[in-house]
Amino acid sequence: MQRGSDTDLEAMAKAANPARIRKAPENFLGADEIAAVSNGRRDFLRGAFAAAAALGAGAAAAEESPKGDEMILKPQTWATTLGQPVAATPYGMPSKYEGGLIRRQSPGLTQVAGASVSFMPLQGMFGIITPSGLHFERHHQGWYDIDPNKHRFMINGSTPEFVKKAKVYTLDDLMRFPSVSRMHFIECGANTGMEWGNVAVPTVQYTHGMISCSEYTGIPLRTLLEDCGVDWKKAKFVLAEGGDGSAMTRTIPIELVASGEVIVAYGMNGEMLRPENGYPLRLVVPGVQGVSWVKWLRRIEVGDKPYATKDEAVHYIDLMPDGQHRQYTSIQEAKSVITSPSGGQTLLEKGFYNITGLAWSGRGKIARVDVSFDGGINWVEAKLQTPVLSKCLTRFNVPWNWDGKPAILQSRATDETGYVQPGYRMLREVRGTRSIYHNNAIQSWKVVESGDVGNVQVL
Ligand SMILES: Nc1nc2c(c(=O)[nH]1)N[C@H]1C(S)=C(S)[C@@H](COP(=O)(O)O)O[C@H]1N2
Ligand SMILES: [Mo]
Repeated sequence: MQRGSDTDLEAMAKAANPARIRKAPENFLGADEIAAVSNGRRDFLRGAFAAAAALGAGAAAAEESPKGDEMILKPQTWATTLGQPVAATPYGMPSKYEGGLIRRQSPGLTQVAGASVSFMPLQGMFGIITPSGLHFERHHQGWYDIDPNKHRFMINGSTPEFVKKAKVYTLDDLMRFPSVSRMHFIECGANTGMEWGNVAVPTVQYTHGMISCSEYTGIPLRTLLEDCGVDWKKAKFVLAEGGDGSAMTRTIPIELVASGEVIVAYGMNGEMLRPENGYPLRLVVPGVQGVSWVKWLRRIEVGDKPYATKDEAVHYIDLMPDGQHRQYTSIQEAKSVITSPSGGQTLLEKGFYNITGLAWSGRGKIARVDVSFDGGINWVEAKLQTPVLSKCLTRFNVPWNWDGKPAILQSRATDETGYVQPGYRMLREVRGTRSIYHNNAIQSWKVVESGDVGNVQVL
């Protein structure tokens, strides 16, 4: 049998019932449409959605091939020819058909040289682990691929009384210590920040994409402080300092370090960290906002006072309704979001859908997730997928039968401390509207009769 050309394959695909062909993992708007949304021109968005829906409906109504589905009846190229040899790509890459599942930058955010953000595509992902190539990025001054042989890590006291012996470690020194591997989420404090101002960014990638979850490998910082003879009675805080030009420095309370949870990590998902994520060394501070997970980590200083650095006195503070700024709000409170169906996607027909999403808490494990289909009037308990780990993403699922009528989908997380994720009204009562950081409100996705899903706020 002859090897089928691409055109043949396309023709066959068209002959089959398109409703049964898996859609690309995302259904994104083009950059100019997103820009229009961030400019507040919501009508344009509605128009674009309507056009896409009309196309979708037309395709779904196409006739089925009278001969049946050739994709099952006829042996395909991959069954009749030789495949690619082993190690054709020594470092494996995703299928070319998955090219839509990528990190994206928001056209609505300012991009100054390397100082920017890329968002993780939650809408197309499964389980809880973020493939390293899709990990979100936030750099204050771009990223570096630092030669590990030239990287040094130092521990010292703010004055000599805090550590007996200040030390400088090479990466080889560090990798001789016993290591731990743990799964945790990292969330930028500014994740979902645009929603404070009710800027309805179109997709979950932009509302919630400054989060990722990996298995990290490294040495508990506690072990290294002990190696330097830390005085646990005098030590109250440590300062973590990055090696990049952004002079990223953050204060971390000693209790988090003493608990053994804070890791000086070199590994991520079974291999060395990616350069974008801090290669060769980063701090892992489970439950705490991303900014404290200092990348290209070069120094830890032990002291007894918070340091009030630029990244904790001027940035990463929360403006409260009474005009005061809240400082050192580091823990990421319980939060969840439905990742599918979510903004920008289209339900092609009525019937069964598996509603799926992610929940997390900086204070421990997720205890339960409730889902509403009617904007928060009625709730059903979702099924949590194992493993359910502390300070880690948890996947939830709930079955739903869409009757073709408008619906508002929401998820609400409760963590093991009993804390319940708030709605916008509750959150704004305490926090006002002028914050940038720490928005953990319930996210609402509105499904309209055409099947289009959009971002709305329910108060
Ligand atoms: N040295 C250094 N560390 C840093 C940053 C940085 O710019 N420089 N950005 C911080 C911020 S604000 C966040 S949210 C996380 C992002 O980590 P990621 O890029 O691996 O997702 O790294 C933090 N650590
Ligand atoms: Mo961040």
